[in-house]
Amino acid sequence: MKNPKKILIANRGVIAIRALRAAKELGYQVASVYSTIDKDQKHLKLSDEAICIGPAASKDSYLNEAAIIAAAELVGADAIYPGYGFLAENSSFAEKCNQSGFKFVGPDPKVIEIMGDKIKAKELIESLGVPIVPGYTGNIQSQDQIENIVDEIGYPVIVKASAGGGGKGMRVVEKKKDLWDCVISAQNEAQLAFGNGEVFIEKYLQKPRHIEVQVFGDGKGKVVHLYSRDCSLQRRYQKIVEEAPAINLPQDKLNEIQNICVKACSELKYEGAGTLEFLYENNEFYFIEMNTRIQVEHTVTEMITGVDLVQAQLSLALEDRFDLEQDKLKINGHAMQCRINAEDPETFIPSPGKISNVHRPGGYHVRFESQIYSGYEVPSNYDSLIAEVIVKDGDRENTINKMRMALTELVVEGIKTNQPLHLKILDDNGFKNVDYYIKYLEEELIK
Ligand code: MV4
Repeated sequence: MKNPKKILIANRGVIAIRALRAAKELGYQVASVYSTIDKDQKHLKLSDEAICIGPAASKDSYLNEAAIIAAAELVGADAIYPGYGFLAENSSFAEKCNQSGFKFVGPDPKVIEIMGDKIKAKELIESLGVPIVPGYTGNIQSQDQIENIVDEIGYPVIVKASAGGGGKGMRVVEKKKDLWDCVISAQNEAQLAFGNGEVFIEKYLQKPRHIEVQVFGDGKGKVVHLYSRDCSLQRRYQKIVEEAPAINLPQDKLNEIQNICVKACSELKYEGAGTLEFLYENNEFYFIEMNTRIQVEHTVTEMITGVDLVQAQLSLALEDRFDLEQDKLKINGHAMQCRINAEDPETFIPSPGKISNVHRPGGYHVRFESQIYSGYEVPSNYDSLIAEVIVKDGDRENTINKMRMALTELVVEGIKTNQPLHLKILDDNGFKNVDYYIKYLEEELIK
């Protein structure tokens, strides 16, 4: 490339090295930003430039919008890559990037804003023909009014914060006598956490699976889906194991849902990578929310489709290139990802500190995404995700066996990781039989 374009990576850790590789493979220049405690991150050594944007605390560095925009100015970036977490779904930051002349790698800030409001997102997505969880997204006026509405929906219900995610401002309500208290306390909690006390109500699904559909759009109405993922194994709203495609489901229904997602996102003229999240129970899919970012689990979709989603994001954002065609996409095999967290496998207490030794797993269709190396120090300031072990094989059973081998090979010394938990999951019968649901890990496996 004669005039290589320059990307600023506004993130750290696993996604920063993932994005750095994708950008360099495409021939772009890469500038990275870092906090003082992250000065020895591996991706900084591989970047063309590295700019310190502040001290360890996220709010002073990776959430410091002015510092990131200033860094983009300093290096003359063409685009800003947000990754996941931090500012990835902050519509006003996305807008600031675009207005300062640095293309935000992601959808239109207006779409980010709508999807960040779960009520608006549900209403919009439903209007585009996607089935949603039955419930109530209207105004909450009085105890009587809400009790009457919920009598119609039927108990149990779940009260959710419109600005929420991750469980804050969420209440499961079993009985009428608890409803009003839960509504009020959810509103208060949401107001405190998000500065927005709006809540809505949904029928509470007792044992659903978490199934999601990956989409990718060109921003002009051309959209493809890249099939499904099953992310049911989670703990405290953090996914632990992810797979693609989702299996043991009615295939015709899943195909229909995928096509409906494409149609909806096409009407939105959705740009870039996105995910529609569904709960699946009793043969039905119910949309709950849409993520407007690349997700941690995008890797398993890459493994089964052969599409590098981060490269696709970058070449769309920087060169308006979109090569994906639905007819040419197909599923090859079954992929699985185990998230390796720096934490105690029993107590889940974070385990930061110096990694004295790393041995990375290898082999055919075995992938290890990580910034770690021998001597790397895991800081206590950020998310505990330090690595992803990703494997693919012909079918799910072989994939599980390959994953067991990969996890057996993986060595991380000096800190604790959840590697033993993963080995336990792989040997669990419920897991092997795809007989699980979103609270399976917490209720039945780790007790
Ligand atoms: C639900 C649900 C059941 N029914 N919605 C959790 C995080 C947020 N993204 C959505 N979540 C859920 N939404 C309906 N209609 C179950 C969850 C859920 C959950 C709820 C309570 C306690 C633990 C949970 C763990 C995973 C998902």
